[in-house]
Amino acid sequence: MTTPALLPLSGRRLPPLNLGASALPHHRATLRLSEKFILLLILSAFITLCFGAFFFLPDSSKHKRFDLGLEDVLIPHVDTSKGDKNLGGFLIHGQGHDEHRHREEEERLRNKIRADHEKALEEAKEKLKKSRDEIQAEIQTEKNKVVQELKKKDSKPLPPVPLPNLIGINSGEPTDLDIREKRNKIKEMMKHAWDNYRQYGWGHNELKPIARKGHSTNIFGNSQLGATIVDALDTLYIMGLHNEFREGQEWIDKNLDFSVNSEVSVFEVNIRFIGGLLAAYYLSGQEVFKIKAVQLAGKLLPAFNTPTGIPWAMVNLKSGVGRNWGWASAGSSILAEFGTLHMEFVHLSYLTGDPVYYNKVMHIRKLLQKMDRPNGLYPNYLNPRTGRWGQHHTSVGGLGDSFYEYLLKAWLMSDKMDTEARKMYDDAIEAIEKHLIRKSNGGLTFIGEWKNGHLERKMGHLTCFAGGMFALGADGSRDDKAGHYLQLGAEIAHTCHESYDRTTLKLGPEAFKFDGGVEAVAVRQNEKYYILRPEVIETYWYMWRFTHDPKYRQWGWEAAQAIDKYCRVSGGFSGVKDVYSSSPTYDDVQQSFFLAETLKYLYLLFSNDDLLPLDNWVFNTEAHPLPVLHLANTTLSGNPAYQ
Ligand code: DMJ
Repeated sequence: MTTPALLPLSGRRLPPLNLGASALPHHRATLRLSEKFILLLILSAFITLCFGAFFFLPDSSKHKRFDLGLEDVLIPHVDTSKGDKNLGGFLIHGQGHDEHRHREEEERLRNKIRADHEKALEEAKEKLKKSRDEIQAEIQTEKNKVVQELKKKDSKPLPPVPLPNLIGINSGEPTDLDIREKRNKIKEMMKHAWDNYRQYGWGHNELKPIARKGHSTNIFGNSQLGATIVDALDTLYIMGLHNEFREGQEWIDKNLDFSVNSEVSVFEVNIRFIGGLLAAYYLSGQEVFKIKAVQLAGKLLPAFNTPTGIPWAMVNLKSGVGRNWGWASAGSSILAEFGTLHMEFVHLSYLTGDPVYYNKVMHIRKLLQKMDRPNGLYPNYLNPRTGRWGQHHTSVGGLGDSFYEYLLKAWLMSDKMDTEARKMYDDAIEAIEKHLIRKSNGGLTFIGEWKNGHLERKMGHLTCFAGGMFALGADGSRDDKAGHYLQLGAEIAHTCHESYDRTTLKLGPEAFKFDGGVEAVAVRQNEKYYILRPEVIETYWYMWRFTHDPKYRQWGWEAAQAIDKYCRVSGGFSGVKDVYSSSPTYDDVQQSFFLAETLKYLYLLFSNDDLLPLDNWVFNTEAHPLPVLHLANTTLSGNPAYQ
């Protein structure tokens, strides 16, 4: 009997394969070959070893092993001295017959081992005869098969669930002529933004409206995932731009593929892509959106593989390797990022019947609940390795904002059943009011930032969303302080309007101060830009819905006109670098959130309240509407898959 020359004995390295004339020239190629060979050769080595052991061990031990094997496999423990017994289908003979039978069994097994071994050797020899190209082709075919299998698995129809009550997805036409005209103007702006993206940036994440070509930022890695298409879908839908919606759907169906070697922001991909796809699914009922959302969510899950379960900020969609931004307090995860997954992940579990998504976000919540909070405030940074807070910075703007928003919205989205989330929201807001909210000398209410025991009297454009959040959370607030929170929302809306009104372009700066005689004005040059952000208009809209005070429509219209006048270019809409300059320069980016949020909130502001009523829909932080889930509790028992 010949043994293969390549037995991988005791961890020794395998010598390179010698394939004669067709021997692989490169070490790399040799390694690739080993994918298949090593398996085969290990198999044949293993068989040889068993075979050898069987023959060369001393007789007694051989028999002992064999007897044990037979007893274990075939014969229940019986007392064979008492003659023949028929037990459980096996005929057990007396002692003399036993020996004969064992010998026969031995012979049969020997033959089988010999035959298996020879077969394995034959197969290995066959392989060795093949050329490098043939072997590579075989490996490729195997790989393709696996990919196909995975794809088939991915596109399996998902289990049906009862769709929530989807109210008010097509209405909202105002009777007032002036309001209708304004609404039509917003729709025209959307068409301008979409058509130019369609023409110059199609399939890219965003558009450069002046250079007239595609654009992307590092939040989407190096991928071309059509962020604008996914982000814009639901706005197109509610505006009745159905041809455009269908174009987007077709692109997604044919081109949106998440198996790309690209490192993306978990938060951004969640709020824009998963949120956008889920909203498009609920509005249109088209399965493709749900399937893509679930596929993408599967790609984000490896980000949660950290020692604490607090996800990394970024994940490579192909390898699943995650990491954090270097600048974030020694590699911490960011509150507004890991705290802004809840809504989408609960919906994913609801739609798929798979609790994995729900469990991930509930784990984050439980972990946060256990932690001490300095002054009751949540710091913006949390180390996912140690589970400890990073720098003690707290903000209702960038890095913190949507964490608070999602606590409130988790409660609303659960049909107000998730009281744990509501309590966390109430506690957090009380601490924020106590430590961060102040009135300026000129009487403007602002929300500052807490930095290592010191209040910075500066407010970001991003923070302006909080006016809408306070109004949305007024109903159901602790100690029945609804009036107080509605008033707080109105004050923030007023302050943010002032930040717009005190500029030359009537567009708000990125950040503004309340210090040393300065009120709601940006001081540093790098805080004077406006990049088509939605937060101020978002607050106007919520305030309009809750108060119907016409000033909110008036303020919204001012902003829409300013955007149309100063940000519109023939190739779309661009951000501007200085809102205090009468001849602003452009940043040449049409952000995807301009179509997802800014134009949607404007359109809703000039629509009747029966379009996406707030009793039935909750908007994610990228303005993608998700329906309220009327569940008995937060364990998603509405889904039959859970029952
Ligand atoms: C959006 O992507 C979301 O609103 C996010 O929560 C914060 N920033 C942008 C828009 O400014």
